[in-house]
Amino acid sequence: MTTAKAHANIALIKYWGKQDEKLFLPFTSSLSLTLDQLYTITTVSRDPHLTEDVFVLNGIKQDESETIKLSKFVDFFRRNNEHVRIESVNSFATAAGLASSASGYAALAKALNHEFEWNYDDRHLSTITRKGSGSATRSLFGGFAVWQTGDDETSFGYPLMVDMDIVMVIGVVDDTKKSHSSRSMMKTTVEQSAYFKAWVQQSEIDFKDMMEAVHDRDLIKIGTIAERNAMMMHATLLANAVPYFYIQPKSLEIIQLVSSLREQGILAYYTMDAGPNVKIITDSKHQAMVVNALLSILDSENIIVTKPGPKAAIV
Ligand code: 2P0
Repeated sequence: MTTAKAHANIALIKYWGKQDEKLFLPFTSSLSLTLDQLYTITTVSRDPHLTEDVFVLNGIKQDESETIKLSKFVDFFRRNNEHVRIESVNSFATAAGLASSASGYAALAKALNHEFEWNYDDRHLSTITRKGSGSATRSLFGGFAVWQTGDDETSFGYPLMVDMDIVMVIGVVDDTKKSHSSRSMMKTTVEQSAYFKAWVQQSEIDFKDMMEAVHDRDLIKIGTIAERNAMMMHATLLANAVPYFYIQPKSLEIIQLVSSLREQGILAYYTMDAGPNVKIITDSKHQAMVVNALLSILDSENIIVTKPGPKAAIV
């Protein structure tokens, strides 16, 4: 039996679109921050009496379709057709744009690697983790992490090893499970969006600029690029055959609040993922002011303050 813990990550340069659906190869490289407060703890146990895999999430046994998804991933590690029991607990709401698939697959990969005694290093493990969920590639690593484009062997994740004072304040607008998964919307966007090509071109430039900004520990530049990159991702969705909004009225209220904070000299930038929640990038000096301002829109239980989190590990 092995237990592993992995933290969710929020992308500052987004992964949005696969050029190979089967191998989970992204069109563009992405860059994220792993977060301390959001994590998944997963225990994998082998049991010779099991006739099929069992998946229990937050204490609830999952149905066949959810279990099959994980079984396909377990196949990358399984030896001798042995079945496993997977028990996962998230520290936060599942599938609500808080990157539960990232921490979930990273914790599972870490646990399976150990349980089946493969002992792959993190870089190689990330190429397998990628095939569970793309963003999970980055959750194997702590702090700032990159998942680069490439082929099956070279599209891996790695940490940037940059320490800096950065805080993410998450405004939870809605924590119910989303109706349109990022996986399906991403695919639709690749196929339909008139803006997809422009997204790929600009995102490559943003990625290079963001790498520089992180190495320079330049939070203003990090925030400025992150905002633009996130909104460009959402713009691709608006240019689908049937436009799709993850942005809700409350998300927009928070976005406007962030702009007004900045006008008052408070360091604050926003990013959004495949959901209505807004993540505000700030530092420890300004974090209390950001939270205070956000309380005019959200209740305190819907505000999560996070800092850079550690790499995935066996616990
Ligand atoms: C990201 N997202 O970079 C982007 C930004 C959502 C918006 O990675 O199909 O769940 O499992 O590879 O990783 C969410 O997509 O998609 C995601 P799959 P995933 O964080």
